[in-house]
Amino acid sequence: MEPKFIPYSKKILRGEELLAESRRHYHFMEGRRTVREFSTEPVSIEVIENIIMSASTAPSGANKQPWTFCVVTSPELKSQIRIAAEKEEYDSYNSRMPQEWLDDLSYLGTDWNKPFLEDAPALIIVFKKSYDLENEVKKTNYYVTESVGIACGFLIQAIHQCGLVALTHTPSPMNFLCKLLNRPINEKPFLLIPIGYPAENVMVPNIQRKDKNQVIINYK
Ligand code: IYR
Repeated sequence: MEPKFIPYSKKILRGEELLAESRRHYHFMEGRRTVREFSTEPVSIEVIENIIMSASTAPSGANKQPWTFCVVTSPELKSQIRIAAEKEEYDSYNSRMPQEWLDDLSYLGTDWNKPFLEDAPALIIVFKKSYDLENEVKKTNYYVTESVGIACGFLIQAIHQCGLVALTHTPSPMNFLCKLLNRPINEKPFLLIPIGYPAENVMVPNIQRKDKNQVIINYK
């Protein structure tokens, strides 16, 4: 296909204005926390769809956008997902996860109980597509894990920007989601993200983020 180009422009910042904006954004993002207890207060589907469409602006290999975002608000389906996820999580916590893993998680206070799967007004289940299926013909996608990971980053950022909260949840294994959501063969579950308002007086673990010297190496 012939490359086709269109003009692109965006607001450019420099100097003090740029510095102030970079600081403002960093402090805003520094305030984001993963929340594990949700209020049952609903969030409108339009808000959720705008957030997902923000995620879907993410860059992807050959712009294939190899993702599907399933939004579950049905109480019956949320309950079925909770039952299936807790079954896997029970086995994980009780026999599958090695002691080192359990020790690494102990500060979070998590266990196999996942009430947020019913409390949160919506569950966003992200699927990755290693290939597309067009009339039963396989069309390859590229850098699928990277692309879907970036889209999930955009999703979490958009949720935070809207003043809502989320949890990046990975019940393991996640195959039960393909069946429950009746997804086609080319879609594999990637992340399950409950979204909503935080429960009243919610607490979060007192974690520390690595500082600049631990995450940045400057080559001048
Ligand atoms: N998926 C499990 C366990 C879990 C694993 C990691 I790595 C975490 O950072 C948090 C939890 C659960 O959701 O409880």
